[in-house]
Amino acid sequence: MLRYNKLKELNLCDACLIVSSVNRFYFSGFNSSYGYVVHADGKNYYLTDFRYGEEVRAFFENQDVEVFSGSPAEVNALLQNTLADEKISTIGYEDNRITCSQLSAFRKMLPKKEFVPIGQQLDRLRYKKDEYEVAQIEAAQHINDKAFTKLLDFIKPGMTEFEIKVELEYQLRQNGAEGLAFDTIVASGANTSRPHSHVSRRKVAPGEFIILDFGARYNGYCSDMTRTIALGKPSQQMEEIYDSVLKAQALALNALKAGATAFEVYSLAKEYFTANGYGNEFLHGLGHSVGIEIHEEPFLNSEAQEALENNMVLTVEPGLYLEKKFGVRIEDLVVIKEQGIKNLTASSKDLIIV
Ligand SMILES: [Mn+2]
Repeated sequence: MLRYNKLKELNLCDACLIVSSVNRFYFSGFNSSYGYVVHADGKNYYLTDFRYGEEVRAFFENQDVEVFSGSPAEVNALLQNTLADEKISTIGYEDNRITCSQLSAFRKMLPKKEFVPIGQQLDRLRYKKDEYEVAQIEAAQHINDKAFTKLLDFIKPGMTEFEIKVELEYQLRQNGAEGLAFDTIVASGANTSRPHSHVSRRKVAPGEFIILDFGARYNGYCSDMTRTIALGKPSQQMEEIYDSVLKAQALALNALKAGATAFEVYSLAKEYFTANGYGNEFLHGLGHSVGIEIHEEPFLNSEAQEALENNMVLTVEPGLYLEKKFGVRIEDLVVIKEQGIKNLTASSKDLIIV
């Protein structure tokens, strides 16, 4: 998907120099580990090294993009030549994504140009997803749902968290994931009270919760979901906490729509927990946007004053964590619509007992 026109429409500088892999992919649709996406004086460029030569030429064939592949020294020389044009006096760059040493190298390379930070404006372009992007995220979420269903038959007492993680990731791959959206979380027993517990060789046992938080990558886009399941019969307190998290999520999901502010929706969940005596056990934000990156802005948290817009894709993931006892998190992935949401997550949220 070619989006160079968005750089043109931004109209912030005479040239835009895109260095980060996520934004190069967003604006050009071509994934590579090295290169530059440049929009300068009305022209579009993709510069990369010789490893991608054949593929990049085929990708942009008959497109309005000038392609160059060569050694890094050749690429940098071409970049310098292109941007040295006297019609260019300001160059926009990703101040929130490049390193200080990269910026000083660019300044040395082009001493007469003014470098203008435009990172925030570039990220803002990615807040609202287009139809193509929503379709890729939805496909990535379908992979999650299928892998989760398969995994439920696999889990048995005595297995380690690590074994469960390996099987879950295998199922994600088997069902079409080109990669993982992030490092899979599998937490069991007392480990579930740590929201981002590190996977361990702990063996799962009856009467425990298991938290599974995972995501697939599909055509460059991420998905994200969490389910908390019980192995054998849960205690009454476990059921109560599970029910409370589910109710908080339902409140938030019902309030989500274009025009609602992120803070309002976060507060509904937070206030519900507080009213039930668990305000301090809700240890993180309510959710985040998902796209090319697993965590994108805007977020649903106590600081987010953003008004939500049509076609934003967000997670809704309340959780309660009782230190040294257990925790519960339930996470769905949704698309914001004018009148509500489309929930992309199909897996049941009734407490599943395996
Ligand atoms: Mn998440």
